[in-house]
Amino acid sequence: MSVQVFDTAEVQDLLKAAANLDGHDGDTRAKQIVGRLLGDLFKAIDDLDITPDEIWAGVHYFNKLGQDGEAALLAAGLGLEKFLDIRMDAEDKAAEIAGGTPRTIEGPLYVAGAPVRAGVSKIDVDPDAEAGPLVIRGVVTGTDGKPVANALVECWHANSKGFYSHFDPTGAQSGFNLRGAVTTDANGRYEFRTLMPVGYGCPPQGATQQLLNALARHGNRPAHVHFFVTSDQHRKLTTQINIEGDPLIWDDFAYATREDLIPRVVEKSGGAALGMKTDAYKEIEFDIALIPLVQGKDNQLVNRPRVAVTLAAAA
Ligand code: MBD
Ligand code: FE
Repeated sequence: MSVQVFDTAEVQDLLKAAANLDGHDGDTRAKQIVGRLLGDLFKAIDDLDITPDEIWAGVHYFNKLGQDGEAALLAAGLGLEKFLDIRMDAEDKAAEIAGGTPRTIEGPLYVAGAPVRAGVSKIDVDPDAEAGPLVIRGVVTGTDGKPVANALVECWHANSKGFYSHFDPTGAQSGFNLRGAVTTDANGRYEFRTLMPVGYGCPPQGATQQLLNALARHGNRPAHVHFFVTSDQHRKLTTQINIEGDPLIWDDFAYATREDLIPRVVEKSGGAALGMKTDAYKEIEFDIALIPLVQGKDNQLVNRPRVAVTLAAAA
């Protein structure tokens, strides 16, 4: 019983009015984007004969999504964040910018303001009986292979329950637990002493998991560690490593896994001397290569709203 009204003058006039396309005021870019997205929605309603009931279910869904604070989580789960990475990679290819550690998505769980230390930081603040000790270390270079001194390496990851501090539904973690930042030494070296993370799962009652359920998709990520790497002379790198052996490595609900981002996990001893909780520990060596600034600037810097916490508030 499908009808097609999209191409009628009435609907085209309605679209123009709704996005104020004929008005002189307003944000030109906002009008362009709203006009296009609204038009694409109207067209999809015609083409798929989307019913009023389905539309109102969707409108209500947006309310729940916002109430749950999960819009950025859904963006990751629907591959929107990955799509932005694919586009930035393609921009680089078109500009013949190559090399460097691959980017992968930031995700919604970064918190700015973690303590910055020189060279080495122990970032496990809270005890976690289930999590074994882990050292992540490496050298930051440019794509020329030369070490980058004084780069800022930030990292954040989950605990043995797959929960991140600041977003932990159990409230169990202190402010910057499993979050830290170090500046590289003269040889470009950085090191984090921490605990082995476990993969994240979407809140089971949240809006994101609700939609994934309808699609018969899970909402889980393999165990991973996030990084931001910043330096004066290079573009900011946003990336992650996965923990080798996690069964979900190639089944990440957020599509962040990349071939070069699965470093080896090596068994080591001598952890006691490093302040690790047992002498036996695991080590991941993850060297990071940064792409130089492009004509003096970071041509792909992504700005997005991010949580920022002060040290005192996090304590
Ligand atoms: C995460 O830890 C994450 O990295 C992403 C992308 C989405 C949800 C939780
Ligand atoms: Fe994460």
